Amino acid sequence: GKGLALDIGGTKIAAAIVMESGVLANRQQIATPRGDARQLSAALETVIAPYRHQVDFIAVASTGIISKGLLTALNPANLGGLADFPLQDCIQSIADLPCVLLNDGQAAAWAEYQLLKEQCDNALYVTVSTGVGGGIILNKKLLVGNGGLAGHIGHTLSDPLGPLCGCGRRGCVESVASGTAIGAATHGWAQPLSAAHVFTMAREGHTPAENILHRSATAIAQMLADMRIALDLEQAILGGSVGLAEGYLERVTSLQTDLPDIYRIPVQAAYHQQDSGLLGAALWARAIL
Ligand code: ADP
Ligand code: BMX
Repeated sequence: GKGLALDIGGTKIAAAIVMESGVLANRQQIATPRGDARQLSAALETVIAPYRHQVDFIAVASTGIISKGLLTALNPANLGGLADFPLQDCIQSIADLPCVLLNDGQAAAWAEYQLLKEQCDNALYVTVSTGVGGGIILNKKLLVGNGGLAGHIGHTLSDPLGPLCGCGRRGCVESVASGTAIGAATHGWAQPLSAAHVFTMAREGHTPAENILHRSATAIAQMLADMRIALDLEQAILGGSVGLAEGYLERVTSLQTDLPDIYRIPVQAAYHQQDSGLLGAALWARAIL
């Protein structure tokens, strides 16, 4: 039958019907509320209600540690301070349908790997978005982990003297490279900018904007090198609005040329662009249900 796929990120919530063929229909998107659990419940109600009588199951890709039906933020700041949320119960109280949950980076990794499975056994998906998330495929299998933590590569170390990350650790890749970090790096400026605006300024040759993107891409390139050497990964896939922004992938690949050959993992842009999470969640749910 048809499913409803949801992708809950720190910035936006996307929804679409996933046909049996895997094609998405009726895609909608709203902003993620930055507030308490009641606001997130209300936003989910708004998104799910129009679809509830058209589908047989719900598949969810969500930011946060997803385990036992609960969303636990590793970095609560990405959800406006919200640390815990009963995601499965909330969704099933809106639409009483079978519901399968997965972390957003893990879900996107699973969708992107379907196109690579003939070529490689071990791959990493990275989203550079509100935070920095990921999903690891090892020996053709998606790593979820017993607690749902697997693939949280945004919280590996980039700079021990870097910014304090919302997770409580200092200098995580996310605190240096994410869209939030790119915006935060301009907070001392006369005119603070969004990440998209920093990209525009860098394209116009503005050196401070250029430096912020260079720092972000360096953190990602170094993290990819660490992951390759730790797990013998064969392919990396880049997604998220920052990861997919014009010029970002090229920055990362150009920084890889400074590294010894063995550390250079091939990187490509997410084939499904902004839909990897929706498609991966749906695939995962169909396999389980
Ligand atoms: P989510 O985190 O909800 O999955 P996105 O992948 O859209 O959402 O990532 C949101 C982050 O990307 C925000 O920090 C935002 O400022 C930044 N962003 C959005 N659009 C662009 C763009 N065109 N270029 C660069 N950064 C962008
Ligand atoms: C954070 C963490 C991850 C998530 C990643 C990307 C929270 C709320 N989220 O590291 O679980 O996969 O961000 O999420 O702690 P996005 O919101 O940027 O898509």
